[in-house]
Amino acid sequence: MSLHNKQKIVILGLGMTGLSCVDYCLQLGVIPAVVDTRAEPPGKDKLPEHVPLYAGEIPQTLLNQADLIIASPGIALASPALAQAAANGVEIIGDIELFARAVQKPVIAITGSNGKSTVTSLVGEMAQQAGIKVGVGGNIGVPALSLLEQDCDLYVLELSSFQLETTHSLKPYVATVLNVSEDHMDRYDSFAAYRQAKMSIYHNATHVLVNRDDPLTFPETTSANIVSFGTDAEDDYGLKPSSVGYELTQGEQTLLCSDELRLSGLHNLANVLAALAIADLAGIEREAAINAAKQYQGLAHRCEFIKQVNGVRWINDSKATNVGATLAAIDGLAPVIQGQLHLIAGGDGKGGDFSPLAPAFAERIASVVCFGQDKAEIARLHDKCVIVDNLDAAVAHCANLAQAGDWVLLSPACASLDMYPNYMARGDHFRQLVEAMPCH
Ligand code: UMA
Ligand code: ADP
Repeated sequence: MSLHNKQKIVILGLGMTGLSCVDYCLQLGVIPAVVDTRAEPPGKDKLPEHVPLYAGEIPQTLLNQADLIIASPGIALASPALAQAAANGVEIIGDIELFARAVQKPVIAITGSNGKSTVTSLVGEMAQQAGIKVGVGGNIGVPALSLLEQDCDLYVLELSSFQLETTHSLKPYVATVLNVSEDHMDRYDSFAAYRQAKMSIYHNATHVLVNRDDPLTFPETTSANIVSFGTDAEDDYGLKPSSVGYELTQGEQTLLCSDELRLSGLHNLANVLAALAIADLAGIEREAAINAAKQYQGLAHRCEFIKQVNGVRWINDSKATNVGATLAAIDGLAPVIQGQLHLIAGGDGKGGDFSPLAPAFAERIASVVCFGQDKAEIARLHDKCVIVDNLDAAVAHCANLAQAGDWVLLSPACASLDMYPNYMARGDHFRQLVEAMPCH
């Protein structure tokens, strides 16, 4: 069903997604009403004057009487306003559903608890190297609807569990759940409900890519072609230990070696394998895909090397907003360090369980400096943890402690929203602090 101008359409949320939905409606000749719970929503200055905005309190009657609500991912379907509208029979969808109803070209859909942005951007680079007109977007920060304006031949979408909850019509040509570990427990009643939201990506997919290392990524039922990747050498896409680290393989064939990559850590080898598998399934020329993997430098704020100061290497992994990501960073980096690893962690734990970090703290980390809203919960895991007030103090503490040959890793295992607008602002602050450090 496409939108038409007699419908009463309400867009809930005026962030990046809401604004892209407004633009899309206006292109179709439909004037929506926009609602946001914030008195000064972020996109207000960009909203055309003739589009009505209800900011602050939610006008429930408007929602209850709408023909269609397009909800932003930051608003839970279970929120009272949406629950009441749904009980009144109002259809509620998200921007990805609108995209799915309109798109005419193949879509690669990527979700997972961690690694989504890395794999999404890498597959985008692979397609570009192969000369394909590709649109890369979704949760990675480019609203999917804005990609439709570019008339691409292939779309690569990073999808969050929130976006998948309001999507029903997507028929991905390739779909993958990269891994599933606890995240967003403040939005879900259970881990099973969070996982189920992710698994819906496989619905109506032609090819399904699963992670052999994580059985939670396997669909219960599917008629799709199933391909797997994993850090063993069993079948499909895998790793074989070699004198230089690992060979990345497909069956008996070696695709490339880990020392040809600029990314580090076992988790990133898994990400590259996933991207290579997706590229093959999507018909992206293999030579171009391998070249793109070799050139790929990784994204900012993901295990990003900032600077060496007085022999100490400082790493920004601000995008590690859950426990699984921090564990991957520790496991990936600890084996390559000559000296000791010091960790800075903390922020908003989103109601998650920090206890899986305890063994890594005991075995792989020299000291842990905790800051932010949930600092005490993390510090409780081990007596080598200390608590400080903020990131400035955490960096100063580590600068005092670390010796030449050591590494300091900011990998918070938490969202940044208790102290920063987003994880980028937190990572940028860390970078500034490190860059301002005196060398002696
Ligand atoms: N909000 C309100 N009132 C409203 C609407 C939103 O308080 O009426 C709050 C939300 O609770 C949230 C914030 O505003 O804290 C942003 O929500 P939003 O839905 O307006 O977000 P957008 O700016 O549209 O950005 C969204 C994604 N954000 C979320 O899902 C929270 C972005 O992913 C995504 O890049 C963008 O759409 C484009 O697709 C960010 C994210 O943090 C990176 N995603 C989560 C994650 O990766 O863990 C899922
Ligand atoms: P996402 O988009 O899913 O948040 P990113 O590629 O942005 O994923 O990486 C986020 C964080 O997760 C990084 O800080 C990185 O350390 C960690 N990470 C990346 N890939 C993986 C993986 N395959 N498994 C576990 N953790 C990962």
